[in-house]
Amino acid sequence: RALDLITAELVECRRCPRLVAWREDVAREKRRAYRDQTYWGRPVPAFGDPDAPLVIVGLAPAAHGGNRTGRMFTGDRSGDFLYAALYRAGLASQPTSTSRDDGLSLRGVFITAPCRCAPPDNKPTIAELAACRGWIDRELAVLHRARVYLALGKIGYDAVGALARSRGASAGDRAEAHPRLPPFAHGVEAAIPDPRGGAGAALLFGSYHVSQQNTQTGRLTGDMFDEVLRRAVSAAGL
Ligand code: DU
Ligand code: SF4
Repeated sequence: RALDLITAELVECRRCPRLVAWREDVAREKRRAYRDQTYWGRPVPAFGDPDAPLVIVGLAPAAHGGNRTGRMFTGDRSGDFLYAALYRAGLASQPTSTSRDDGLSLRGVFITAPCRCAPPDNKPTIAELAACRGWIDRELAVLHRARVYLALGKIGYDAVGALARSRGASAGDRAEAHPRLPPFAHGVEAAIPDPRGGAGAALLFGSYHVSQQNTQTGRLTGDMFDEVLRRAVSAAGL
């Protein structure tokens, strides 16, 4: 399958020297609580339903979350929050995601990110995001039913907006037919050219990121996230 081929190439990627060093240093040094585990320490594959109409776009793997377990949003507080919400919405087979072999499957939703290696301070550089963009671009191109995007945070939101603009422009003049992308805000909703390069339009929602920094301070509550997720799920016809 097309996605499996992309994933097989992705996990060998060593294009960003700073991130390769960081992901591997973290994997070697580990966090005390996980010292008996073998960290993934590589680019983290996308996860979910290849026939999904809804695509969730995060930022980058967490050092001791995705970079440890090898699955998006898995093994940390961000993932606890996200997968519990997906389960409430009927999109996940179980409310938790703890490891690559925990049996979890998603239905109707696919999760990916614009930066695939854990970055220091959870902050990829502009150059690293530019280097990584080809991976998400290729994934979206083979998600044949994708038409609604839910970005977690401004970086994912802008990344999807940029892909939509460039794909739309290459597919004709539809990019100009769309208004400028509204600035990122929690709950924002924007019509965009299809980031897959298709003829139709797509819909982009923005939510505050599910980071512990946001969820523990109450900046993002479960209710706030459920509300945006519900709108995205409904727009996706799920
Ligand atoms: O082995 P596979 O069917 O290609 O699935 C790979 C991976 O994706 C597996 O860990 C489950 C997940 N997945 C899913 O969550 N939802 C689907 O509809 C299909 C696969
Ligand atoms: Fe490759 Fe992306 Fe990782 Fe850079 S961040 S090394 S482009 S997978």
